[in-house]
Amino acid sequence: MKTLKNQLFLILLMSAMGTHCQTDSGWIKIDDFESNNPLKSWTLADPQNETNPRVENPQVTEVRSENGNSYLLKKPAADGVVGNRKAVSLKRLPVDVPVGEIFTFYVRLRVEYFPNNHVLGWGSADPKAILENVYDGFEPSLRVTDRNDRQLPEKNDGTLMVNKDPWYDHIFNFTEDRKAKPMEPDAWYEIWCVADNRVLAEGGQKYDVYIKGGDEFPVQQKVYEGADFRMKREQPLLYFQSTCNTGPVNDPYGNGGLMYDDLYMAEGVLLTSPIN
Ligand SMILES: [Ca+2]
Repeated sequence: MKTLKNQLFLILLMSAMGTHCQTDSGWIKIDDFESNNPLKSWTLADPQNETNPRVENPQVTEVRSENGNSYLLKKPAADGVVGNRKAVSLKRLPVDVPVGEIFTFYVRLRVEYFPNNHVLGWGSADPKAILENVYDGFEPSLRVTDRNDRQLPEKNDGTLMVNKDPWYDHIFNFTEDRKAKPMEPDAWYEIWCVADNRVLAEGGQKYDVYIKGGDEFPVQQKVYEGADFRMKREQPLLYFQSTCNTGPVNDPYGNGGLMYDDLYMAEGVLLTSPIN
């Protein structure tokens, strides 16, 4: 009888988990780009294509392999093509992040080269709204760029950024009590984004960021506390999304790519590595 109860419990548990695959460690895979047709589950769109002469579907979003590992390379257009202002890629998360919950998102990132301008993150909008609003589709987000922002006193230098009202802010090296350094091209960084999707009134709609990688961060450390969700919609987080931008035709800033691998999510605060 006890065995039957155990089996019933297991069946109920498996159906409650749906089709997603949760590892023993608690991590749920969003994508590691190792499947046969990894881009099949992604939506790619260029909703502000100002290339001139016109290039259709200018974004470069492709899976590449290196040393037996596949990853996503994303850039707004091929080298020399300018005017693709919003090269959007998005994928539905395997589980929703309900309002009131804290989840940890994990991603590995590597800069192909600077100059570039990339934003990635997680949001509550549906695909139609994401493509209409793009940047306003994000809630917790990360930004990689060395472009010049009028809103900031110093030119960006490629240091990882977070959304901090009313604009963005750079991560900080608390261990050495100084500004963090620009991301090193060709180094993989592991990044943990602890997203607090409780309502604002409960202190939520905020996120913390941890990083490990490059010469600067040989061990994991917290590099930002209390970054702001961009829109604070107080809605379930449903999508991973990213966008990048060549800059305007008359003042382009560069098509350097960003590489993505090992997108995972986990309930609560989880600071282990899902791939080790
Ligand atoms: Ca991979």
